Amino acid sequence: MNLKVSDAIIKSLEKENIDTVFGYPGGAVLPLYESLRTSNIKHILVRHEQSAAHSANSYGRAIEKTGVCMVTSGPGATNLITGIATAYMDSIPLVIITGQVKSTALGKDVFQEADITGATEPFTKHNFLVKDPESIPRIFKEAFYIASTGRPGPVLIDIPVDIQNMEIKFDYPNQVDIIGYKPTIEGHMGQIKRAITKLKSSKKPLICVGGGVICSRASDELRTFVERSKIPIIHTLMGLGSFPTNSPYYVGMVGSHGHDYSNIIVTEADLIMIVGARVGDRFTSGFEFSNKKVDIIHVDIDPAEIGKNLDITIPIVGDAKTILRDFSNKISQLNIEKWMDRISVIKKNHVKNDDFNNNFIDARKAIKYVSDIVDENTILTADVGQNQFWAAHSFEIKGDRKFFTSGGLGTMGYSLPAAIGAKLASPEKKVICVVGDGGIQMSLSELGTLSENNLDIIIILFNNNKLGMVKELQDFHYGKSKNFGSEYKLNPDFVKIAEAYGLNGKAVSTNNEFEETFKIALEGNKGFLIECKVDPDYSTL
Ligand SMILES: Cc1ncc(C[n+]2csc(CCOP(=O)(O)OP(=O)(O)O)c2C)c(N)n1
Repeated sequence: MNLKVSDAIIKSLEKENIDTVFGYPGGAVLPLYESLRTSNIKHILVRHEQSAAHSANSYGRAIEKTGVCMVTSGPGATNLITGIATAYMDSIPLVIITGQVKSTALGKDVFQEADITGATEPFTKHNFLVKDPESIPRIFKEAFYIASTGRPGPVLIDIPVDIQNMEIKFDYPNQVDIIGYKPTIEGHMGQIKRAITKLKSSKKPLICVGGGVICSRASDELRTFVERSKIPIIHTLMGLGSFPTNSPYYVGMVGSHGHDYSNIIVTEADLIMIVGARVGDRFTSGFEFSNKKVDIIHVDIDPAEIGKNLDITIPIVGDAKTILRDFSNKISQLNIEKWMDRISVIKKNHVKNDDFNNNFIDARKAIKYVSDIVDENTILTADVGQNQFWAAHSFEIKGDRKFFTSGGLGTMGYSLPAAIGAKLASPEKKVICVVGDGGIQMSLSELGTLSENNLDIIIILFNNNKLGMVKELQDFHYGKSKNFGSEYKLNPDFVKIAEAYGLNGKAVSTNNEFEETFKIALEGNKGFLIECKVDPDYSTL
């Protein structure tokens, strides 16, 4: 079948079962937009390209597929960069389509030319600059395959506008065969047996899971493994959502912003089995092993992550789902009652009772309230800063709840477009967006996208008129009087802004008021922004 390349691109998306793309048009993608117009694929017009990447990121996370976004060349493409890097750091599969200037003009610095494949090379899993129109079906097949297999990540396809207008013979491949790209799925059986032996002789074992468990859809396998072995479990920020927080084997979050007790417990373990976590600095800076001999088993699909930041006793490369299944088949209940008792004692003695200033909303209490009353399939998106950790510490994972945040890059402005992507992916679910006054102003215009698409997302804005997390670091390192560049002397009236976009909004300053307002927002069928006054002097440090 002969097709125009722009039609062939849409056909390729259809072949990959893509039903929604997030985008922002311009001259270099117009042929593609014209083909999209007459297709059944839904286009969500965002207000800034970065948001297209964030929305596609969470759309994919919500329905466990690869998200797609498309933008024009030059500034459209460069505006995407932070969104691409955000997805890359969190191993989120994305296919990004960028229009490019005419192939005959490449390299001549013509209007709106930017070398986007060059610019994104360090933080795309792979990228393509299309030179041969006939390669379109193969490139799309490969792009979706690369994005979603092995360690997932973003793949960018840059397509010159003249190529979009050419005609090709369209034949979508059924299979891919990429030389040098064969992710290891099955774990090495010898290593798994060694690990099982170590686990069986351990007196104080701990499982530590990261976002890789979610990426590989291994939550059920993880649960089975924990139920069989009875080993307690800690997680990284990205691992939140992989395991129910109300399980008796759940300990807490580890790392620099984790629970104090988790960071103590991890140092007392004699064996840690890390699954699908890259052991970044926010993990390791939360505690010190104090020269103690601890055995570490590290399961990860990306061999480059194993041994990067910690000395590993037993490395196992492969897919978390497959490997956890293998472990479950070989493990039986460990005799670790004493260790479980010790964990309970540590937990009891190290619960942090923050002194919240009563003149403000207690943000953790507010999120706890939300967590207690929302359905078990709610999705919560959290931004970056203090609000992120209030949310991570107080939102319980039970049932099919999901928690999306930017863990690796720590991108402010993520949670609002992410909530939009999640809600469009799963309209039947409640979606809550948690954000600070700094973060919301990085993607405030997406209130337009939210309202235009009638999305009844509830935005919980914790407003301290400060870049709270930066301010608390300045307080800690330089003293309270040394805050510089972290205060907004002028913040807008956020409720009025929400109303201007046709949403509901209310400012609240006590927890009672918050609870009443949240209940109203929950019952409504319209986007609702709740602005919560929080203590500008709050510190987690
Ligand atoms: C795009 C981006 N720029 C800068 C930072 C550095 N940073 C981390 S937390 C933070 C403050 C966030 O303030 P706000 O959104 O108001 O949230 P709060 O900490 O007050 O909850 C900043 C500036 C970042 N993470 N992302």
